[in-house]
Amino acid sequence: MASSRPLEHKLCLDEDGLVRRHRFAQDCAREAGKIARRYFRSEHPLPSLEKGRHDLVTQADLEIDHFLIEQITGAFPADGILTEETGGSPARHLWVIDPIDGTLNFTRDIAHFAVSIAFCVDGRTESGVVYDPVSDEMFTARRGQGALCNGQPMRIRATHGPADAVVDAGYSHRHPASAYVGLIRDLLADGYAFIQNGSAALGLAQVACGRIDAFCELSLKSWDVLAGLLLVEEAGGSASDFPIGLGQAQARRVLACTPAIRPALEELLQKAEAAMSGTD
Ligand code: LIP
Repeated sequence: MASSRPLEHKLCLDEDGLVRRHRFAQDCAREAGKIARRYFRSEHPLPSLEKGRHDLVTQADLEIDHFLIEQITGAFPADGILTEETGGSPARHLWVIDPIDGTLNFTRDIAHFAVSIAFCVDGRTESGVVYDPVSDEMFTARRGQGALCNGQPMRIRATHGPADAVVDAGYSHRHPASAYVGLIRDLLADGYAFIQNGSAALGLAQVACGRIDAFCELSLKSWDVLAGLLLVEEAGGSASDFPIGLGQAQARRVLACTPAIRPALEELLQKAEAAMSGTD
């Protein structure tokens, strides 16, 4: 007698399934980058909405979001999808997407933004793609297979200490200014160079390729960072955990850096987090 059990969706992904998704993510990111470039520095006004203070969503974000959801649904209909602009639900095979990471930069004609696409299996990122449409740099990583920039291997910078370390410390109005100001004060007091470039995905990619030595932020979402954290890990860096599960939309603190400065930066971030929770 035929089983009455519903046909189990084939949940175990083989290597071929991961390879196809990794290649597909790069093709989609490149096409999404063409959409972004069509809007970037256009002479026409860019329609946008404010989700929060200096937290915007533009017509370009929404068009790319729709494009990526449509492409993934067509190619891998059984996979789950979570995006910054549409949300999503938990799934064992899950795409986690930020259509434009660095939207504020994008709206101000600042060429520091990226398309970020991660593919996760059972809550662990297996494929990460961060594409910079302006520099045409495709940062990619498969878990356990290293990290590449435009197909060339990339490694973190061999930083030894604060005196030669540049830290991109992100900020948003989602967390109290006092905690962030305290973190910056401590970074500068300890001799780090500090920048705040406005895109977590690109900041993480720049750690992975050795242009800077650390990226940190007190509160970010999975779609901002999952792809970039894998880039850093696979490029030999040290990255904080970002477990995703039912609370994919939850925010967490993020640190990714060259291993030599991880303990010291971890201490500064824990101090800033304590200040943040103390101001609740
Ligand atoms: C941005 C992050 C950045 C953070 C901004 C914003 P978005 O993501 O990449 O690190 O400081 O507040 O969250 O909103 O441009 O996708």
